[in-house]
Amino acid sequence: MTRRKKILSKTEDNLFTFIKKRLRISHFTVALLLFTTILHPPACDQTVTRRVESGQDMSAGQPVQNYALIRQQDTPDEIIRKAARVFPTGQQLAWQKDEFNAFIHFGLNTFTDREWGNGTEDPALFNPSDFNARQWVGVIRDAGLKMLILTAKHHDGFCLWPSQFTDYSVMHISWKQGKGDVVGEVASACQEAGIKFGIYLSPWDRHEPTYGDSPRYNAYFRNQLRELLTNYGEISEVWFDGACGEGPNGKRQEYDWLSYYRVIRELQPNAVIFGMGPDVRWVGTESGDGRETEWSVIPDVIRTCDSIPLSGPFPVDSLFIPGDRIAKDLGSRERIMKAKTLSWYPSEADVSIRPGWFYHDDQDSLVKSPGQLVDLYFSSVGRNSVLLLNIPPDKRGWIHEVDVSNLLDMKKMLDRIFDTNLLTGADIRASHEIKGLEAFRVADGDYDTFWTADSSETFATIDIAFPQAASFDVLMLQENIRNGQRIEQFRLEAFIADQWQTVCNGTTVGYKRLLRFDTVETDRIRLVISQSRLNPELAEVGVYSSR
Ligand code: FUL
Repeated sequence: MTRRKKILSKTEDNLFTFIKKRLRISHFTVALLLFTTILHPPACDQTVTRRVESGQDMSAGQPVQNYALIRQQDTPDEIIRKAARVFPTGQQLAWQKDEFNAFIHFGLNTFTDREWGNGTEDPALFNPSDFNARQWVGVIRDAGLKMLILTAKHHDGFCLWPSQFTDYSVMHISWKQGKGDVVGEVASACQEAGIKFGIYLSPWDRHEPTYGDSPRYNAYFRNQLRELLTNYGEISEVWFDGACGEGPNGKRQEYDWLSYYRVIRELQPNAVIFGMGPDVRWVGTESGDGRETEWSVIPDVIRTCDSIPLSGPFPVDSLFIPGDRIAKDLGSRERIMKAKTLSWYPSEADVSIRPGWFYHDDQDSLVKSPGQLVDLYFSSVGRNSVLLLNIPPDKRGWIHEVDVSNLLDMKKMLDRIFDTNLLTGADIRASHEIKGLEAFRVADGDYDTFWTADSSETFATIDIAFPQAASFDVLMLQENIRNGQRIEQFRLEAFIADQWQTVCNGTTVGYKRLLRFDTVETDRIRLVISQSRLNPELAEVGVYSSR
């Protein structure tokens, strides 16, 4: 304990001495510097601008930022326009484009057959017989997933890496003679296979004695974050949940979230922070279902302020309000009319391939089938969320054969559906077209090009004529979210038996919207965008046959 305490304060002390020596300045000046630049959120005012990287920025001349402040004097129309001009950051956009990621729950619970350990479990129980990180990553890659997020530490506090700050880790057990490092092996396997890597570090810690002694535990947590974010290469997502089962007489820990964000921003500026962090929102269910109406722009994620703190690429971190946002309606017009601030805060849907988050052998027969996994893709990615599918390895340290087989079959099914966009080669015309942003671009297979109407048009149609009759049962729409999320209502019509018939309809689109319906056979279809917060911008449209 005492040793740990020393190392802990040493790490924070070192920063002080390092800056002092490097800049040859006094202790007082360092303190002032740290206070004004890092520790103290700067006061307000400024506009952070970020140019849209490609495509034509239809809001040219407008500030490009992932938040907006609503003023008392703003009219309803102005508020709607502001909402339509809240954009993702580069990190949020890159994360969204990955669509489908893997969660790995592995730890002491794998061996004790529990879901939540209580922190008193004998660490020697962690003893995979044939740990194989490459097998995990190979399956994840072959199934088409883009990132692996590992439970480096779950609520029991046991660390899957040799942390310097606790004895409750892989370093103090007989597995691999105390030289094992699950985080290290998984990180390397991901790098080898071109899979992104993320970490889950549970804030709630049932083992660590400093938990509940707020400043000491916050320092412990920051030190662990530093280890993970320094020693394992690029980290693309840091996952913070809000779970805590302490109960009425339990320990009360005040998390210093902002200080955690600062460590992440400093060491891994490209990572997104999930959940109790400002970049990615928990969808609100653990079933993998997104909302039919899923807005990425939602109210009051950040505190109100006269204007926004200046400096640095993460100006709103200090204003972020941690919390779960799980209401059915998060971003409708009605909601945003009452808002003081608006933020780009997109949703992630987490769900397990098995009933539990950890592996239990009596659940081998309960693994979701390929068809159920495809359904999950439609109800999450197809509803403007990123899907985070948990695949828990077994006691050997392998992803179980049933899970592997179902994942690979899911991939085959998804490939079969989305292999051929029937819009390729069709004649595509919109009610409004601008040179350089024509309607044919929605079927060029390139998310970076888009179609839009004139900026005053919030109603538009796209007419598609196929060279010969086509049969399909899936519609895919993608907004050009670089320039915001705008569409509020759309429908697809098909010309059948000499009249236009509605095939399907929906509300929001966002990064991706997928709809399934009974097979339609026709040579003409029409997409009607009947309501939009600003001129709609579509990057891609597709129709597919799942049969
Ligand atoms: C929750 C945890 O309590 C569960 O054990 C699991 O890790 C899930 C993904 O997040 O908050």
